[in-house]
Formats: sequence, C-alpha cells, structure tokens
Amino acid sequence: MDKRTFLKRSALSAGALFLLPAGKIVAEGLSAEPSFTMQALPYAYDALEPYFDARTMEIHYTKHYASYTDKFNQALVGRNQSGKTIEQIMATVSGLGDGVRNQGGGYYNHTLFWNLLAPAGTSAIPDKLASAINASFGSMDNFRKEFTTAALSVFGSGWAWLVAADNKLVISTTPNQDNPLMDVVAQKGKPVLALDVWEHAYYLKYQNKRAGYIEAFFNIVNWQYAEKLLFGTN
Ligand code: MN3
Repeated sequence: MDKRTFLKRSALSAGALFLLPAGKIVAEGLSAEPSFTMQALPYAYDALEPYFDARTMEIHYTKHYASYTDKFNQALVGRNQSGKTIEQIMATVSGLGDGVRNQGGGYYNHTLFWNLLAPAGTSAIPDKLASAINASFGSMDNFRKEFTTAALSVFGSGWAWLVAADNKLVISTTPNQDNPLMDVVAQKGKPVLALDVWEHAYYLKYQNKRAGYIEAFFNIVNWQYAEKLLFGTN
C-alpha cells in the first residue's frame, strides 16, 4: 500500500481503539501483559509429612511451579490478555496457543493444588460438602474408590478432578496440564478437588506406586477449601 493509504488505515485503527469501552483501550500494546505470580505455599514443605515428603514438595514448588509461572508469563506476551483473570484465560485457551495452554494450565492447576492440601488432621470434611458427595456418589467410600480408579487410569501425566457441573459432582481426568475450566476439555465445570498425577509429584517417595500416593493424598486434603470452591465462598 502507498503511504497515504497506510496513514489512513493507521488512523482508522487508532480511532477504533477509542470506540472500545473505557478501560479496554489500553489493551492494544499500551500496558504490560498480565503478570501472574507464584502463590506462597500456605504451609511449610515438611507440613504434609509423612504423606507428601518435604523434598518432593520443595522441588515441586520451587522448580516445577516456578517454571510454569515463568513460562506462562512469557507465553502471554503478545496475546492481548491484559486485565484478564486466570479463569478467563483458561476459558478461551484454545485460541491462545500451546504455551498458554500448557504453562497456564500448570500455573492454575498447581496454585489450586497447593490450596487443596493441608497438614493431616487439620481439615475434617464439612457437612455440606459431605452431603453433596454422598448425593452424587452414594458414600464417601465410594467417592474415594471412583476418584482413585480415575487417578490410576491417567496414562502418563495428568490430573484427576472432582468437578461441579450441571448441579452435580462428577469425577474427571485431564491429560498434561489441561483442566476443567478450559474450552478444550470434554468435561468442563468448576474444580472442587484436584490431584496431580505427574510422576514429579510422587516419584521420590512412591516411585512407580501411584496408588500409594493417591491413598496418601486423602489424608491431607483441605476439605474446607474444597467446600469453598464448590459453594463459591472464595
Ligand atoms: Mn506438578
């Protein structure tokens, strides 16, 4: 195009920016991309012993989680997601590239996972959540069995979930770092419980024995946090 056409088009696109709602104008390259930060662990690395060992927690948090966070922020550069929440980004992840999907999923999933763990004996299951689980799975024991079966069924790396969808609770799994908020997964919904079944989450203590790791997990679930996720009070 000649210079005159170029200037005209530039003026038009600049004008278009000012037609956007207030607050959205800065989206076009005038502000920094959203910067997501690591959430502080709500307990010490050794607080989940003997179920999750301190060394695994430290490596998981300081290496894996740090890497997902850093690479997620890098993957967002140029994606025009300024001002979006992590949930909003997950909901449109199919259009944002594999970097945002994998690293952003890793960021979101681990941030959730840390909050869903608590030192053994500190988080009894609240009545409302217990009732909801009983209504969907018949009993707590049956829920544990079905969740365990699902977590064992993940081939390779991924996650097991308890998800609220269509006014009931369902168990699902995702590969890699996908999660139920993403527009790319089969079972969408609101995450209530999450379990990382990547080997990096358990190999030091449990080696190939994923079943032992899943059994251990049920001793350190933060059921109060799960209830807040389900009933939307946080
Ligand atoms: Mn992990």
